[in-house]
Amino acid sequence: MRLDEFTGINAGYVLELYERYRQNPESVDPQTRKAFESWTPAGQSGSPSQSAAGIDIRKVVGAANLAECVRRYGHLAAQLDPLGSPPVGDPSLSPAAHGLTDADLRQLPASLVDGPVAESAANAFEAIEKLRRIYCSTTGFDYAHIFVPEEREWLRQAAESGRFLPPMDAHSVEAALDRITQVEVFERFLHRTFPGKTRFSVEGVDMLVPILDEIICGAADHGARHAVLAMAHRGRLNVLAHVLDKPYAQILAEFKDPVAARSFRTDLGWMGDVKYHAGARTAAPRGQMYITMPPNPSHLEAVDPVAVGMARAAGTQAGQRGPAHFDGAVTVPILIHGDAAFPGQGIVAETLNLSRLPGYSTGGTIHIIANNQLGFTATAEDSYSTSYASGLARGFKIPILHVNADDPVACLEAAHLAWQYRARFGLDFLIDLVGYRRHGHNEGDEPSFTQPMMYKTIASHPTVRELWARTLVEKGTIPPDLPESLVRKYFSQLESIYASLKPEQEYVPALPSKAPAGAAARTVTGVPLDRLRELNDALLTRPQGFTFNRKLERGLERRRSALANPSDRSIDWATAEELALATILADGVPIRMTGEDVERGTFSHRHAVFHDASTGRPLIALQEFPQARAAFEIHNSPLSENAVVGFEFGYNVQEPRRLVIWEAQYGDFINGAQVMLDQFVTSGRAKWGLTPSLVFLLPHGYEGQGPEHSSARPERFLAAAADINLRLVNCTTAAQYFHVLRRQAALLERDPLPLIVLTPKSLLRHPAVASTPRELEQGRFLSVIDDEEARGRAGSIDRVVLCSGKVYVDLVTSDRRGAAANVAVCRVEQLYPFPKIALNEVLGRYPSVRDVVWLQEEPENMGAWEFMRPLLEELIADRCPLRYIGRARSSSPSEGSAAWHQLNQKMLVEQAFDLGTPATEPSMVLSKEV
Ligand SMILES: Cc1ncc(C[n+]2csc(CCOP(=O)(O)OP(=O)(O)O)c2C)c(N)n1
Repeated sequence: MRLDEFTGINAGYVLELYERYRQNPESVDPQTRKAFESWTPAGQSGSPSQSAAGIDIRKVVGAANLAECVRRYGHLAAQLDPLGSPPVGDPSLSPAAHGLTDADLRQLPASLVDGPVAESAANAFEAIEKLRRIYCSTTGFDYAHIFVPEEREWLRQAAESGRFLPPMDAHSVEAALDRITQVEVFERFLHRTFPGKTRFSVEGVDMLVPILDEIICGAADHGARHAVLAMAHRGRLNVLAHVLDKPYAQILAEFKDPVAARSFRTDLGWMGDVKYHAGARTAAPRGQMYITMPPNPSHLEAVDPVAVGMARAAGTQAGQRGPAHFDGAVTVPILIHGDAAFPGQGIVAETLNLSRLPGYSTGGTIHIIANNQLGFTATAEDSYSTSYASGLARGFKIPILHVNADDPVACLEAAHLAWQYRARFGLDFLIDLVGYRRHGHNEGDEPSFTQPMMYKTIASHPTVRELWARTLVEKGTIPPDLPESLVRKYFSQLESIYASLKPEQEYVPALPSKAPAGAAARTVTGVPLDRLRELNDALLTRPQGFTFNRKLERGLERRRSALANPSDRSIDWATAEELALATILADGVPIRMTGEDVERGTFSHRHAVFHDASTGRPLIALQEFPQARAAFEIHNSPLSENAVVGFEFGYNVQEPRRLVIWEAQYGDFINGAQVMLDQFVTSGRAKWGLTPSLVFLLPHGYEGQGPEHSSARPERFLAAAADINLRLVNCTTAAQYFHVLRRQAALLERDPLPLIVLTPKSLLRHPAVASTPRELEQGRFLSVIDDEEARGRAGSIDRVVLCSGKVYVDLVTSDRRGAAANVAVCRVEQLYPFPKIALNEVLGRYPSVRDVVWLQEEPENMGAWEFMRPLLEELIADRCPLRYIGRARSSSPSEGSAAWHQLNQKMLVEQAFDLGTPATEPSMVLSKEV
């Protein structure tokens, strides 16, 4: 065989070795040298396949290929299942697949196998055996998908050298056994004390707790000061008790769940949540770290992006002018996943996709799949198409360690490697902790209905503590009576805590306090004109040598004079936004703004980031202007709604003094984040006492673009609006937008609430929504805007049309308006909280009113109508009838044809101004008294 005929994955390595030998025969070890002595380079004839020493060159290559296969596919032969199911294996792991026998391998030099194992092995056989003990043990190293050579080499060295896996001394062995005992006894105590009560026990993946200990302590030693831990139900109580130091007494009191222990505070809209969704934070640093666990809903994995966003916020410095500075070393996010949920829930893929994006990276998230081999009753075959539950992570270049949960040392080694890798590369890492589930899905569930064989095995399977204790006693590492004495110690500790529980009321967590009434209405948001001019000039300052795009340059020129005349309608939407943001930054409030294409703006109106026309270099004026006293960050988001809204929610609740704004491409797409809205944004206060203040900008309005680009579905926010949990506004002027943003920033600490702003599309540049500089200076946000024209003739007004948003512009710009001197058109700018006082005042100004109309462009079952109707009826009482004008009920938000849209809009206007006239053309617009 000639040298150029070699094939196989490791031929390259053998050839490299050979080249080294050719350059300097002394550079390879004697056995390898002997083998190479008979080789002939390509093109030279007469090379035998057998060396003088009797070594077949094909066997040399075969040995190298075998070594590579063990490294790549060894995990397929690893004994990962504590219940003993055999590994799938792989033919490439046997010498025969490479034309080798054990005897052949003994003839070959260990250096063919390469790496640390070769250094202490006498021959290739020994070296391969050592590799097998590493790669086919109770740990499966799954990192062949890592393409960056430096990372892959680091992982290989870590796995093979033992350098990162310090041996455990007697003291650490005892400490680990003590910890596992605590974990197990806690579950057994709850099981005995509260039989049948749901707790989603950790049993079967008990090592989760010591793994978390190792990661948290390791990361703390490496300088991290905060860990954010996200997990679902499984093992949560155990982790709360042992990792977040939630007192046993508190947990036990909550288990009793007596009515007396709850204070029903309906005035706050407080509902609370079940105990295995509750969050916590360590009261004092554990070691050097604070640990936070956000509350989470039942929706599996939904908390992932929330925790990642929290970690990002905690690691971000934003108290200075310019960009925000993120340091991933400060905060470690740790996500604990389920083996069915990880592959099944799309939010996981969306979250993993954030991991390397500049605006979203955390400096490495550590993932642990608490893999109990079942999802409720579903098996792996039912649940994922990948080979492992962790398969998805491969595509994101995340190293994976599968580890048998019954091998405590292997588990701790995996944890060690995880934080070391994160510390070294600032990248994600995944531990697939393969265990089992000792009970049913919950403790009242019967698992042998669906998994009879598996549960027969589990019934006689000892716990990890029992197995390890037995091994340690047999080896003489610990005294024989230690395991039982530890069990007794922890049982009696729990028993005495339970026996001496104080009255339950003492364990009721503090409820969120209510903001002072009227805080929003009292907020002053006007900014002196001189100040606005100063800021505007600073924002328009051109840095030396920056070439603007010619079209944008014209817009900038117009901006220069936008504040010249206080009563000119010269402030468009984008100018109002930029000035609002600049004033907020000048007040010292940092801003984070994200969304799809948010830097330019979907409708090409924002241009928060300019790009030099000749070099592409970016320029962000809001980071440059000298008056800023806080950081501005803006990022185009990936094409996601669910994860990015979750992320911004997490960022917001972690750093509530920063203004966090998320913009949807079109308002419709917010329904992709419906889980985040329902589970976190609108109910987080009632369930968990969270006080989010995230801002949503949702383009909304009927412009003939069809069912998918018309509606931000305000009805869904209104359905979720209760007590005080959000503000929903639909501004019709640039000044209103300016003031509502400034109001939100001013209320971040005093009265935080999520703010949903229905924003314009075609109206962004429409003269009807433009405002005067005076309105920015003197105004404030108005929840209702009366009809200024009609007020002069209030006595002759017999119809008040109430509407919200863009349809107002359709009404007042129509030629029907002039002829309808009896009609006032008033705008409801804030839909929630319902502006009762302001509306009452407006209606009170029109004594001759004979009917009040709610007019909307959305179908009757959408928009604000069904929310408004009972409130308006109560407000109007018996003053006059209430009338509805709008599209008829429909399952789709709007018509698909632009022509039909125009007809319907026209009919809305006609009906508004002349109720006596029957519809002249067939349309879906209804006008009816209710
Ligand atoms: C989004 C969502 N769908 C369905 C459920 C109902 N559910 C609760 S736990 C569970 C099984 C989860 O299995 P796995 O991810 O393996 O976690 P385990 O309970 O086994 O720890 C299911 C389907 C849920 N909570 N969330």
